Amino acid sequence: MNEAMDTIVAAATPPGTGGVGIVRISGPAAEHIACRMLGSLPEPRMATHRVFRGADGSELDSGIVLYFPGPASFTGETVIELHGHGGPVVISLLVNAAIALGARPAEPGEFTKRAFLNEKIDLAQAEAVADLIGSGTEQAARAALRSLSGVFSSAIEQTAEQLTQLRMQVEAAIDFPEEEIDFLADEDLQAGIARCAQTFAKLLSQTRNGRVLRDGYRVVIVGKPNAGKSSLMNRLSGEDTAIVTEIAGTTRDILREQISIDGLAVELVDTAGLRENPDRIEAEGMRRARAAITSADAVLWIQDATEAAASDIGEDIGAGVSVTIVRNKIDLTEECAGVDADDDTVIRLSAKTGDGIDALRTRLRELAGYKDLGEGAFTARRRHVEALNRAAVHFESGRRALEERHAGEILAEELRLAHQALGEITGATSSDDLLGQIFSEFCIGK
Ligand SMILES: Nc1nc2c(ncn2[C@@H]2O[C@H](COP(=O)(O)OP(=O)(O)O)[C@@H](O)[C@H]2O)c(=O)[nH]1
Ligand SMILES: [Mg+2]
Repeated sequence: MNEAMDTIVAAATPPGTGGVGIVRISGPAAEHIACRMLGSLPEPRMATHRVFRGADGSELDSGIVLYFPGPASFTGETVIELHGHGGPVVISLLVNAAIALGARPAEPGEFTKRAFLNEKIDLAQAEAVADLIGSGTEQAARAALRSLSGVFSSAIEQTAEQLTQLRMQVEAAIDFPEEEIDFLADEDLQAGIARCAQTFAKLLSQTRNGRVLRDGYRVVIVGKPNAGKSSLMNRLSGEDTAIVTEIAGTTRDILREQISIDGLAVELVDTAGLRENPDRIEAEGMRRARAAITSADAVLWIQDATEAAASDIGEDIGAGVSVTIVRNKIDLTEECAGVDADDDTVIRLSAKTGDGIDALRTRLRELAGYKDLGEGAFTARRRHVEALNRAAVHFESGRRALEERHAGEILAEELRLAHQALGEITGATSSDDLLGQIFSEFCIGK
């Protein structure tokens, strides 16, 4: 933890002008810097009015100073906050004065990273700081606040605790190999496994929900040129966002639109048509379309119902992404609007008349599996869902190994791996690479 020995400084308020601008200093030299800039240290945690001076003693600004001696601070280190006048020049004078006196500019997210390293908050809570700041809806903000206050983390910890109990049971049984152990007859063990399975299922659905709450549900519209992708986007959003013409290749860039389906935030992404022999601009549009597909929660594969059914669904669509085939332009054919009676992944509609659009909305809501959990909701990230999925897969294969092969050792090992995957969420078992990646997405000053 060498870097934590540095003292860091950054503006905590956004760039630009405002009534108040806050500069935050954290680290072992914070007190020294404050003495030089303020003449002396104020009382801890008392708002105190002071003149702010540069390294050469010249007056830069005046305002309120707050002094938080470590470890009782956000970062766990000694923190000084200077609340000056909110102009970009004043702020940079204050930041530069702190740098001249021994601080260095903070990296993105470094204050929050130190809070994590000093065990003030865990990783999921650190991420919730950024999610709260970046939340786009009131609902998402409330949910992020619950993650920040540890609701999500304690759900993870409870699950980890149950796993620990189970591991102890299994490992205790394995430790007596001279006895012929019948794991399946062990009722305590069976009950523990059943309880864990339930906990995993509940946590997974809450976490998926939290992910949709944070990011919205991303629906990417793809298909051949002129199938009616842009028309469908406009119909679903009720806006004329995308240009619609009968000329193939009209949409060349990615277009995004936020809509709400009964409280479910959906991000619609309209793409360039996928076809052979595109021109250069269109080829770039197709590259972007393929990239959008990889981050999709759901793909709508639009087909022109007046043409023969397209055979290939496209190799670009990854596993785990649900694909709905939309047969568009049924106003020109004899097909009935709505979900296919035999195959609920096929929906027939007309973007032009709006026939069948409600069936599509219902389908999207079902796919997202989104429930309004009200006060119980917390935000989560894709990373959390993935780690949790991995944990659940390990748990399941351990359980199967026990049932099918009476393999207690394999169960023990799978439980260990499940535990490890859970630990990645709160940061108990995270790598430096992962930490670097998470905190680099923060803004400077957070
Ligand atoms: N009759 C009819 N025409 C449609 C429908 N949807 C789109 N079109 C027409 O098909 C052409 C291509 O539509 P557009 O949305 O630009 O397709 P895109 O290339 O897939 O984005 C335009 O002339 C649209 O007016 C529909 O449901 N019925
Ligand atoms: Mg288009």
